[in-house]
Amino acid sequence: MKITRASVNITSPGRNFVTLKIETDEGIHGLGDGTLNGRELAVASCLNEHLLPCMIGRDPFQTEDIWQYLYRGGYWRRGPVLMSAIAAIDVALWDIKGKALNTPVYNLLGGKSREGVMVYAHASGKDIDHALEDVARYKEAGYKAIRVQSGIPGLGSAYGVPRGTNRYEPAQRGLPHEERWSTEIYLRHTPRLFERVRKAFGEELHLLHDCHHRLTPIEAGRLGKELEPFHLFWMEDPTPAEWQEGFKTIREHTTTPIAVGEVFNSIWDAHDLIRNQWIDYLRMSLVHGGGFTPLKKAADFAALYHVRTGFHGATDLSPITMAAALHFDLAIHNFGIQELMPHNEETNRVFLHQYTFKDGMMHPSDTPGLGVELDEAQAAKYKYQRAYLPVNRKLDGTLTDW
Ligand code: CS2
Ligand code: MG
Repeated sequence: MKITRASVNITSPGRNFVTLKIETDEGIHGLGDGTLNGRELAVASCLNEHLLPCMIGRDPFQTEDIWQYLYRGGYWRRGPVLMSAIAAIDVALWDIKGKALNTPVYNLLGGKSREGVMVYAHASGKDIDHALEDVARYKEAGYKAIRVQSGIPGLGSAYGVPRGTNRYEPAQRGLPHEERWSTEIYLRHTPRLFERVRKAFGEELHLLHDCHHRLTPIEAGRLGKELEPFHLFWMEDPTPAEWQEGFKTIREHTTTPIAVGEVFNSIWDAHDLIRNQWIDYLRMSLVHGGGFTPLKKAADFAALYHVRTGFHGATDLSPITMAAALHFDLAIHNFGIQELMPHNEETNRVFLHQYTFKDGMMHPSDTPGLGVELDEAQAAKYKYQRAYLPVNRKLDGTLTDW
């Protein structure tokens, strides 16, 4: 089999998505996601101008050699733009391989290790009372694990909490919106939020929280310690992770489990975190971490240190990445949990997917390959629109880490 054509589709059914389609001389095609929130066209250009011309004529079954060719052969390694572009190619090739062998991708990764994939939902509210109402809604819908974020008195808009009645979406069209932040107020507020959630819903529900990289290691240590009585499943992105050793300080102060990695794109971003056992869950996703080929190795390395996966799954990861993640989650032994932020109806009409949700668990489907197709006529209805994640400043105007 040979690759005959590779093309990039950019569509915006409510938010931007970059999709790669690789076609072969045997009529089988594969899809890969290359969406990088707020930097979408950089990945599209990397694919079109630099990587795709080298793919024509290659054997799509050679996923290992092609990945090494793109990673080692290009001299410049890593970085979210390049690794998302490489991921789009890698995932599309695994889709082709599954279709050609007439088997779901999870069988190429070791076969099923479990019957379903536990996912966590996002509950939020402008204050604690509204957040509790949202938790109740998700619990009623069958979720076994719920991330809880709430607006913070005195801070206006807050990360992860929709403004007004809009559905929460991490990026906004136009130029970046600015939010205000105060670590002091946040640290006072968050233990109260979880005290109320536990009181209202009991011990059984898994509770998660995302700090969005805004604390110093010692502040994160304090928060983790104060959250200990409420037994969180994890505290996510407590501090920026460029300095991996910062997590040592957090670990020395708390037993609250720690998840990190949605911004990582290489095992080298997490190498010290894992081998020193400073984290419990690795969130590096298939799209931003370079695809199935490196993530399988990263997961196996993490398994040696009792670190499990907890893949990023916000709406900026397309249904192709969601399907790919579910195949991966079903197969690998050290799976922990999968984030789920359901896409809007327009997106689900553009990306026709087969995955299912029941009682808080998901399944990727048994369709050969990934089980996702792109409806190109639907996709053509939604033109790209520039959009950004919000920028954060402290109350005095100083920019925060995120
Ligand atoms: C978040 C995301 O889902 C999460 O945990 O941190 O909302 C994240 O900010 C965006 O996906 C970034 O693109
Ligand atoms: Mg996050």
